[in-house]
Amino acid sequence: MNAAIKNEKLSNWIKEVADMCQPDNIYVCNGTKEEYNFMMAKLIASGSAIPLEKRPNSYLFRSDPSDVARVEDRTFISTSSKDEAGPTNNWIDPSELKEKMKRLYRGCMKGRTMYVIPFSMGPIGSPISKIGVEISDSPYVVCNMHIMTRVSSKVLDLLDAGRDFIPCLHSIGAPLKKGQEDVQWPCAPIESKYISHFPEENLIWSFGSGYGGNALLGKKCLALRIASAMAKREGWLAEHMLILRLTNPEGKQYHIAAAFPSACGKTNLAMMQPAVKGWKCECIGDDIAWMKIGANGRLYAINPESGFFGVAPGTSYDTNPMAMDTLKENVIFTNCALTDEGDVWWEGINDAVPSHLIDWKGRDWTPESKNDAAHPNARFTAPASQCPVICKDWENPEGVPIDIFIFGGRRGSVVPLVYEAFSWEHGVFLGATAASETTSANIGAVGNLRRDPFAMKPFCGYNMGDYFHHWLNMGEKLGSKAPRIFYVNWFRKSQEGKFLWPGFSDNSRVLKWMCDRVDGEVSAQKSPIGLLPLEGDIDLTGLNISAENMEELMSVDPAEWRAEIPDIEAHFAMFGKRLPEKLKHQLKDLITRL
Ligand code: GTP
Ligand code: SPV
Ligand code: MN
Repeated sequence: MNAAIKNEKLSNWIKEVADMCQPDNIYVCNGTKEEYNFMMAKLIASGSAIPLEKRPNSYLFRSDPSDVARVEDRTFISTSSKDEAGPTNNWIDPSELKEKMKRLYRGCMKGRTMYVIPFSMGPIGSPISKIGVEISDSPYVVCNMHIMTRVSSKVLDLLDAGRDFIPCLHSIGAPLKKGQEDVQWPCAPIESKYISHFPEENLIWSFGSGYGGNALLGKKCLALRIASAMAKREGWLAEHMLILRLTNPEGKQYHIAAAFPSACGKTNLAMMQPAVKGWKCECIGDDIAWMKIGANGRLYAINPESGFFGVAPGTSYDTNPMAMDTLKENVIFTNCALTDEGDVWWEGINDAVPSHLIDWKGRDWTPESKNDAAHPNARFTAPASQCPVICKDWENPEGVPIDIFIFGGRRGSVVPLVYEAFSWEHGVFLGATAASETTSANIGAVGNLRRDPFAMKPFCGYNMGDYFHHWLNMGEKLGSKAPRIFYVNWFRKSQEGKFLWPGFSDNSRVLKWMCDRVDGEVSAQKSPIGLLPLEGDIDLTGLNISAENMEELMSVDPAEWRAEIPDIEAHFAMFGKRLPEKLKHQLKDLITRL
């Protein structure tokens, strides 16, 4: 081992894991550039990382074709009783799960180095931050953690000063026998993958996958699943939300936090450049928000991450120019295609389709090829500080005061472009019943409609019924200072299957209407599902959209909404006694209004 560990809990844990996993070496990370370059050099030498000629200090990785996204079916919330994990989570009894996993962990790091990664979610040393230590046998994970979290030996100093940490154990689950040659992306087969959480003891055990949220344990595992359970106990919120600052032409600021399911538009909205003249948007975070009530009674949000792990396909100078500018250097690309010039490419990056590429599986690709050149869940890992519109307050430990919450999802039909909740309770009902078509951010079927409450179905570390209670309680505490709640759908389609709304920078038109509502500048019309904009109140200046399209976008068909009710009832029935009475009333009221 290259460093002495003074903290007893940490040194005991390292020893225990090393005894179990039997690595060849142990290396304690310090988060420096030299360390990053050293790891990357090893990854280049082994053939796992492909340096990109066209982008300074940027690399392409290709994962195993079986290991391309989160694995919700293999993700577990292991509380002492099944009821505590609730109906939306997979559950195995903690001692049974630990026994199973210990058998898998035994000797799993043979032939590999065990990396000890001390990291902070949130600015190092800030009272709102949480410390984690990830043990991993993947150098790819180390490099990604350098970008996505604050990896530093200063974190170890904080432990010495008495701060606690969350142990995050990760193995790709692919030991090497003596002399055995390694593969480009080692991992375990799907049936031995486990992404396990023990929220009652703030502990994470992940086995078998090297991809994204399965392996970068600061993100979904710590900052959402474990943090949401802590937040419930301690009276704050850990949410799957982007955070942005909108400034109007008069210089007034609005802070917006929005929860959309995976691959449903958070990164894009977070750094959107408004199409409405004179308005400015700055990014604070693109995936996770931690929120606490401040001394003045308002809700303040921080982004615990320090990078973006964003969906590549669809990202272009037309749709998300600020992301494109973030990606100019110092980026890790995973499962993108490679051009003959030594750059990355993906579907939707520009109109020019190269005549030849190497696809994400490493095969020759031409426009005639039947398969996508980039995997639909191909991702970039990039430092948030490189985003041209990163907000100057993005690392302020105080956070920013939230004015507006947005819920939403991907719905080809039924759900209008935007509506406003009648009240906080109604807003919680909208969050609790949010539904969206599934995407390739998870391994499984794509395009299936499912309820994804608060975009947290895959990320809530406890019983979702209790989570609904928690949101209602937070509203009571916030009272008149609670953010206003809206619901959006950028993805409604015409009969011909085309998106009705242009989206991206034009989404600013919808955000502007929300700000006007907050300021009392415009009224709204009551509909059975919520408050709709009055005709002409959404600023469409300079936008070429037909009146028919606008009408279709905004239409609320009571018959279509009545058809949603049985599914909402079934969804609510899952929670049994844990479903708040207030949400039952909200459903009754909706049925009456319809
Ligand atoms: P995760 O990182 O998985 O949590 O996803 P995300 O919510 O950040 O989604 P992201 O912004 O990466 O968008 C996912 C896909 O939706 C991309 O292909 C985008 O191009 C597309 N998308 C985002 N916003 C819009 C929009 O306003 N309209 C349309 N039509 N597509 C959008
Ligand atoms: C998501 O799936 O919501 C992501 C990507 O943000 S991952 O980090 O893989 O969870
Ligand atoms: Mn996400």
